[in-house]
Amino acid sequence: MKKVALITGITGQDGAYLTELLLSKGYEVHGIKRRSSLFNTDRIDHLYQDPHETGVRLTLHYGDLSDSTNLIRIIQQVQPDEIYNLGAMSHVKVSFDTPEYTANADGIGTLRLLEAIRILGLEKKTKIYQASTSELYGLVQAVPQSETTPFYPRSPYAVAKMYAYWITVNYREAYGIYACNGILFNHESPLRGETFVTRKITRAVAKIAMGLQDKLYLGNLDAQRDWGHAKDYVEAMYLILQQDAPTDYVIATGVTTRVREFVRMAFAEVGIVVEFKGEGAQERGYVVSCNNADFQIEVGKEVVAVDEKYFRPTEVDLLIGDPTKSKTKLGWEPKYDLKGLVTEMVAADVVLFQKEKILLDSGYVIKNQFE
Ligand code: NDP
Ligand code: GDR
Repeated sequence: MKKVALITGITGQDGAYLTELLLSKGYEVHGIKRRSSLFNTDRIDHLYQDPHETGVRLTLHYGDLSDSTNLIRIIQQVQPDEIYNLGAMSHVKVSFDTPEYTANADGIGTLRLLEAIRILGLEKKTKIYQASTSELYGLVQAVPQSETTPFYPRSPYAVAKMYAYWITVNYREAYGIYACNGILFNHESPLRGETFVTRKITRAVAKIAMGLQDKLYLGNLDAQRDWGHAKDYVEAMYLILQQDAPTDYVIATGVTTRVREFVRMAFAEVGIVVEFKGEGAQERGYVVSCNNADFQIEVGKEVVAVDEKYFRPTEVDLLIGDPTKSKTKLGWEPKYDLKGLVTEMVAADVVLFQKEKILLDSGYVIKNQFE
């Protein structure tokens, strides 16, 4: 029997990779997309199937995690075997500007889905995956962080996700729903949103190397993150819903790296060696050498600067996950290491901006001033 999955957040980074994975496994996939004034399905357009054809296995529904009647109706219509709740206002820094909206979508949104399962009497049929996060650990209590490490959230985003974490556990215990939290550490890819630090860096490296951008402004260069590849992490989401009994899992690589080091690695991909000088808000990154004939950049040029506007009111300094449980119980193992991830991301952005440069050189586009 063909399984049916419903994905909230299908237009996001993880939604796109998960859709690909589930379609490859023969699933019928339904996704919830928000109405926006511009097309927002870029990441899944290659998976689009004309609904007029027969045998269509990917269907999109308009909806929003803030609208419970809409969620109930979609779930009633789709009758999913599995729900993957990936929809969220997912930017930690932005959550300080939009805390109430974040609580509504990321916290209460999860409750709305769980209640929909209950209202529709689907407790025994529908399994649900909740996109929990390493941001729950926040202020460091112990490292590496595992399923038993206490939480200490440090942003409106993390506090909202903390509510979602516990309401998922509560509905599992109270109503016997197969409901699980995947506590995923940072995961990236060429599909990563442009304002998360890794993608901001790889885009800037490509543009600086091509003379399309002067400098990269960043916030806290000392933060340490356990970065993996989104492709590996959506495999874990799927596995979490295929077990005999529901429980929660940490998904991480177990390796942590500073933002500054990620910058160095990304520039190294285009043959540019960068060295940092100065401290705190005065820290700058300079070109030490460039051995790539395709990219002309002067030695000594300042290519990285700190801008305090990217600092967060409360920061998460150190994340390093302990994936022992997921390795032993799920048999999950990441295929990518950080070097492979950086290589893929920079290469993709170089291709992207080579196209933009051709247009720019021929006068068809102007430089984007709003990045
Ligand atoms: P993205 O920001 O790329 O995608 C978020 C998705 O949620 C988008 O499809 C977005 O739609 C949708 N969305 C936002 N608000 C709403 C809403 N009110 N109702 C319905 N949908 C909404 O995130 P990722 O793919 O990176 O992450 C997926 C999930 O995993 C998120 O919940 C995130 O918080 C969580 N997470 C991510 C980690 C990571 O490192 N990537 C680590 C741990 C957890 P639109 O395209 O219209 O904006
Ligand atoms: P994070 O990811 O907050 O960990 O949340 P992000 O890439 O935004 O920040 C990582 C670290 O880099 C520092 N940083 C900067 N961050 C951004 N965005 N822009 C900058 O210019 C910059 N300079 C330094 C940050 O301060 C931070 O320490 C991501 C999201 O995907 C969440 O949804 C998810 O839950 C967590 O990962 C796990």
